[in-house]
Amino acid sequence: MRWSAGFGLALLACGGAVPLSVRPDPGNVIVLGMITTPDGASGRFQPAKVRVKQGDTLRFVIDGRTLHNVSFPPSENPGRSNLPPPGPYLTAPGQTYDLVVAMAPGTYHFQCDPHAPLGMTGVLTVVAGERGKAVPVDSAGAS
Ligand SMILES: [Cu+2]
Repeated sequence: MRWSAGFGLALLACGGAVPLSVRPDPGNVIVLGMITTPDGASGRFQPAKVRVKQGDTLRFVIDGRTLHNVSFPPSENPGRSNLPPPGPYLTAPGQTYDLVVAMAPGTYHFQCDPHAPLGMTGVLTVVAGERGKAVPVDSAGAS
């Protein structure tokens, strides 16, 4: 959490009377929309390119106009191990699926299985996390 890092620095700046303990970084939650195309035939991830650190959580949120899932197919991620299993199909508006990023640093390709041929794909870049310390993370287009 960026917030807690700033808070810790503020405490230090105020005299440091409060004992600071190093806790494992709980990680950021990065929200990705699963947005159905206007014709209902496909979808897209929004953002479709994300950069996270290990331990962060990807939170997929569906618009509920049709079903979507997220998977990291081995065929699209050659040489990668520890790929997460395919996520469940989400259907209801606002339904979410959380995925804690546990893969090694690198670039990964993900997709919605039924809509990948229609372009519902994304790219995830994982950087190493540092325990007990917040790491600046760019989530391209995540704002
Ligand atoms: Cu889909």
